[in-house]
Amino acid sequence: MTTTPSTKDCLYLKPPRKDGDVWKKSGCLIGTCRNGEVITTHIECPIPEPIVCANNFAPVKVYDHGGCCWHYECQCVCYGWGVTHYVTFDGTFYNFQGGCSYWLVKEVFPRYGFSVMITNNECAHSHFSTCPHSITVFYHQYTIYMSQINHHGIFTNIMVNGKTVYCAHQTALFQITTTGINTVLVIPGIKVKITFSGLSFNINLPFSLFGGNTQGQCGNCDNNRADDCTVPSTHIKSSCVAMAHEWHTNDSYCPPLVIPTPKPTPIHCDCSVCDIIKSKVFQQCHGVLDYHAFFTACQLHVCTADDPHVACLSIQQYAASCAEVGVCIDWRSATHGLCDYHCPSPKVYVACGPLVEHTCDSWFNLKFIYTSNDFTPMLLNQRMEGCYCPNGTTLLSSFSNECVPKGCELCRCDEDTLHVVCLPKPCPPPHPLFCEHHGQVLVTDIVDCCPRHRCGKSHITFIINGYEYQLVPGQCCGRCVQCSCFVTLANVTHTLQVDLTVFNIKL
Ligand SMILES: [Ca+2]
Repeated sequence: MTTTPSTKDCLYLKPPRKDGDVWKKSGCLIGTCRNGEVITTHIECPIPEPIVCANNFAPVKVYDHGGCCWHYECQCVCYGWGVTHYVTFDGTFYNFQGGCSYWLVKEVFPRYGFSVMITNNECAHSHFSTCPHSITVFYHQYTIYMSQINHHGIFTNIMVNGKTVYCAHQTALFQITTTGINTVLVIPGIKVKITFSGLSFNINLPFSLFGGNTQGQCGNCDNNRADDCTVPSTHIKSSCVAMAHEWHTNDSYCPPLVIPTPKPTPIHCDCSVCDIIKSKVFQQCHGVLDYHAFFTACQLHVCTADDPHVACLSIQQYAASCAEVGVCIDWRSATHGLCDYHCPSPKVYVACGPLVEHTCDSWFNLKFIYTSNDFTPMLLNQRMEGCYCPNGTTLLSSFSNECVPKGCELCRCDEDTLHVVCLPKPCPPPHPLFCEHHGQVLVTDIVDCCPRHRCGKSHITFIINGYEYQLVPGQCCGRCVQCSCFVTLANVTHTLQVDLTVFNIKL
């Protein structure tokens, strides 16, 4: 006679479990009662299938709703730069110029009330006939307009529903920040991030929400390049150049497309400036973002524009796309001055700065820098190039362009807004001082945050009637030395600085 071995239940649990019971514990753990003992294991997840993305971006890990299991997904990244170059979500590269408003992204089946429009117009100073003027994002009840103009030293123009806002700006649904070069919009609810820098844009959407449901100049993000050049009538064109024009918005005047005759590419073209894209300067980014489209565009640009400076646009766009995926590169310093960026005074260029600059307003700092919220994961550790206050100074407020010496501001709690408001420390007027000795001038220094006068050595030269007063060492008085030319024409004597001309006579 055989006997079945007796098993024990887990009757001591609340609720009690029988032998073999399986139940979900906290988080991603499951419990199993086995012969009176509780065995805890991780939820079993399917083995993630490796995928290859048509746009050459590395696939990203995406967790399911419970946050326990993950799978690979491609990223929908569409970008354009230097006016003519576009790369669709799935990586199709094309060149297009048009002076209208166009849909970059629209949903095929409206789900999230999200679309993106670009407006191009005539270029002020450029090799191109049209330049991007603005990006407009439509989301729910919001119209978010971003353009770049220099407005009293603040180099961005952001409007939300027709009203100007200053960065950083945040609502329950979105946040806009600017580094002075790049303006970044994030919408956590649909995991959207858009970067705009005047001559370039970058639109990043999650495949899980938008996969197979986008149309416009950025194409359908479905990991398949074959349908990228689809026009509004759903017909697929043989080239995206013909497709791009047909996405102009209904209410914009759009002249017929004139495809300019491309300039013949010079047989001998020195595009070596573009080599930086594939050099070790960008080595850290090569593994995460394919550079070939940027390198090709760079060569094309340099050879047709006959100006090496245009290379900077393609290099900048590659650097911006690298920054999007978390790799910030200090590349301008490696171009030997060719691509130097000049920030509006008093700001200075920083290659890898924060998206939000620290200000004297502690309420602002708390809200945008120190508080962790829905926006934080989308901008985690992201660094980008931008214009910032010089070392030793702090930006007075987000809506000023004033950098004050650290500690030179006076902050108080404003009774109307209940925000901390900071202003430069008030200073008494400096004592009057007269510098009467020869060779001395009034000099103003900043001491303890306030101006203080002193008499300093003159570096100013006096030029009168073509003679310059020069100091003579060891003597009280200097002497006058001729430093200009004189010419008498039509009974009038002219004084001319060296190398200047009058009446087309070179002197
Ligand atoms: Ca596609």
